[in-house]
Amino acid sequence: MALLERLRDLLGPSGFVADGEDRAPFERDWTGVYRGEALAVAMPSAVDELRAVVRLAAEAGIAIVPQGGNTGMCAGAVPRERSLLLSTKRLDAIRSVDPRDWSVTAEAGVVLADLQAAAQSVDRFFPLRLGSEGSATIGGLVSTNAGGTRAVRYGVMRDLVLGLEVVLPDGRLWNGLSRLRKDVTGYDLRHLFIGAEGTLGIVTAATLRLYPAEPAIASAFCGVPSVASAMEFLDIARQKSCDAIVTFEIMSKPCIDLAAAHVDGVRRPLAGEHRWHVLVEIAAHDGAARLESCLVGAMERGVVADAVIAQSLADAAGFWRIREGVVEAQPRLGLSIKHDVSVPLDAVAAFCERAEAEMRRRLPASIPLFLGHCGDGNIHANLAQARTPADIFTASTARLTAAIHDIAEALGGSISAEHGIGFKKRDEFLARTDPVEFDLMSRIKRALDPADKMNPGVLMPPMQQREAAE
Ligand code: FAD
Ligand code: 2HG
Ligand code: ZN
Repeated sequence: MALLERLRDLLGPSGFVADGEDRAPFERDWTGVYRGEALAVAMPSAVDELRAVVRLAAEAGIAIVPQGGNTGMCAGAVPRERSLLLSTKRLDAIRSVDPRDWSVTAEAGVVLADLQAAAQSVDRFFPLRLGSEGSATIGGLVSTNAGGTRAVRYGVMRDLVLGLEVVLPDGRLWNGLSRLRKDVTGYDLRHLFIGAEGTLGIVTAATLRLYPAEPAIASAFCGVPSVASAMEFLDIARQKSCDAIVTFEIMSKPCIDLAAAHVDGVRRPLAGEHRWHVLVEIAAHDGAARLESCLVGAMERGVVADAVIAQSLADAAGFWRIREGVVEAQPRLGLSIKHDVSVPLDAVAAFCERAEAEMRRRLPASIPLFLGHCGDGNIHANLAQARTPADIFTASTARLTAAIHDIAEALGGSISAEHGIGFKKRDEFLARTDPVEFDLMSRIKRALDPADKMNPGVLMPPMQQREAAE
């Protein structure tokens, strides 16, 4: 029996999509820029079903592209060359929430916002926060090692994973759902699958750390004269708050102008104009007092020019509306070039200065939009098309990106802080990675996925290309 018929029999009508129109939403990324064509979409509703899908595809020699919420920024979940798209949407059980163990075990397709709500229902807190939390799934977040807006305090997804369950490319199940905080028995395999972008297997469930519910949050929106001032403000705020900072986000002036012009309900929090802005939050019972002391210290040093402290949850929500609205509204300025760079904290200001100058020199009619998690050294150095003709903007993309990545590399940085490599950055990743490191990665890939059927072409070049290069 042909693969598609066997899959249809296995999964039934609610777990199998072959029709072109119904497949379409799975075949393009959320930006609409990257598209592909899948043989079909398989949506298993149980781990055993998923294992059977993987075995059937392996027998037929068909590649699998795993997909969770399809919110990824690097086109890692877009099908290529008629592969089978495996959606985890129906694998969405929260298996257990264990407040006494401060852990939760959830299947891959659970949406982050649902996991946060489950933790909250037992007076616990799951700290990963990002703009896509209403769609991004646990499997996708693990597989991209997502970061987001609270990583400055709680770390990234890797820091939150205690254990994983993974279906391997041959259909075997690795049950690594440990709840242990300490365990040094052998290689720590979970770390291979975190950030592997679906190239080594399919994550089916994860056990994650929980934290105490955050006490009152004190939020401020600040105008700062430069990125160097913002980074000095970070130092002051960490010291004066006894490291209670949970968010430290930066936005350049054009980001605020964009949100004010195009996002419903946005009001500018500050009266005057500032070149840079910081959204800072402190979680502590005496958060308001600590925040005030940080701001006083920063203003005395001249690194914060003006600030407004949220007086209500609605005020704080307004600050976040601006921060998240920038990402939502960027398409209003035409095409986008996006970068997700990280550099050491003492190089953030130099990176922003050089990257912005490079953008203005190459495409002066476009608008640099710099935002991100500067408390982690992670800057989204984006450029909006604006008045540059589309053909010139598109033709300049690769060279501009290479130049921005060169700047990051020269400062000891990375070309992907939190979004992954996917298909989008694969060749740049290959060109910039140390050959020994790349060789180790290739060996791991070959050991786990010898037939190159797990998300081939993502992160690593396809096997034939790797072999030809060796
Ligand atoms: P998908 O997009 O479906 O997949 C992402 C990758 O993981 C693909 O390579 C896919 O093959 C693989 N994958 C998915 N599920 C599995 C699985 N079960 N097993 C193995 N591989 C799998 N990211 C951040 O880090 N920080 C942010 O602040 C942030 N903000 C965002 C804001 C917006 C508005 C949007 C749209 C995106 C944002 N992202 C951010 C990017 C994105 O949400 C994350 O990369 C997220 O982790 C992707 O999860 P997903 O479920 O949508 O995965
Ligand atoms: C964020 O921090 C996301 O909001 C997306 O990582 C950033 O659009 C971007 O470049
Ligand atoms: Zn981000």
